Amino acid sequence: MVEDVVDAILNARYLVALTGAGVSAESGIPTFRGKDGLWNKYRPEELANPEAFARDPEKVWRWYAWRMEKVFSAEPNRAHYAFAELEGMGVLKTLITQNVDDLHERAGSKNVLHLHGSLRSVRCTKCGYTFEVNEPPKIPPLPTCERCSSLLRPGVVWFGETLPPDILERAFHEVEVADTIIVAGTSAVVQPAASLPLIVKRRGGVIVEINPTETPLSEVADFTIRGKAGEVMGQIAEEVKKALF
Ligand code: BJW
Ligand code: ZN
Repeated sequence: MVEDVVDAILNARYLVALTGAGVSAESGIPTFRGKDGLWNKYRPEELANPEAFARDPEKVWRWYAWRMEKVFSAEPNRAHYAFAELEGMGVLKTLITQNVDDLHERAGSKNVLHLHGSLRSVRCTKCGYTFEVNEPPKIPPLPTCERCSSLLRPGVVWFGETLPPDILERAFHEVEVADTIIVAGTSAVVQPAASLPLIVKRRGGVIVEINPTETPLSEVADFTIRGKAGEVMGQIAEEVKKALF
């Protein structure tokens, strides 16, 4: 199966990828859903939406500060490096990710589109002032804006919020021109990200899915590899390298 996927990748005219939380699982970052999912311990509707933040900002901020801590001290895994290598070889054009960690960039990926924002980014709820952080805020007290003293929030996209329009537009453009897409480590249930591979497919393109478990995308995928992204992508990057160099 890996050989067929390597052939599909080598034959692709324009290859893109869509990644999700499963790609960072082997770096010790819990996924959202599934048996080891974060949200088994924390109800998502309590934490990842604007209403929850308005109701109890301290509770939501504590969760994010804990996750920032985890992500900032994590290291990229073989999957992150494999995507960066494919880009470096000129094979992968763009990496679209739902992940709010920066492990793709730290592995060396350059052309990365973050659909759901970043845990490195913090934004003022009132004036919109946005800046990067290298460590989580210490809570309490709740973090406030240095410009207007209003409450700060994590620079991520919550349910019911729109995705950054410029990033979304670029992501749509990428899947419009792509003829092959690797979809790795996502449960493919959160919209609009989950629809992006279908746009490639609708135009006659190829979907390659890498995930240990079935997803709604599995039945339309042209190739499905049931395995961990680190192992599978590592093998794919090696084989592509051997074929090209
Ligand atoms: C491995 C592995 C290994 C494990 N290797 N794999 C009804 C119908 C359609 C849409 C909607 C609807 N009602 C509402 C909506 C819209 C809503 C939505 O999609 N809801 C659905 C859940 C029903 N979407 C939105 O609200 C979005 N905004 C929007 O659409 O605006 C317009 C609009 C608004 C309102 C109504 C209608 C339109 C915004 C979505 C924002 C998502 N935000 C989050 C939180 C980000 C901040 C944070 O991190 O806290 O983004 S939710 C969470 O899910 C996070 C993720 O990026 C996202 C996707 O999760 P992902 O990456 O797929 O992770 P998991 O955990 O789900 O899956 C992990 C996978 O890895 C599993 O499959 C494992 O098997 C696999 N795995 N180990 C490879 N080693
Ligand atoms: Zn402000």
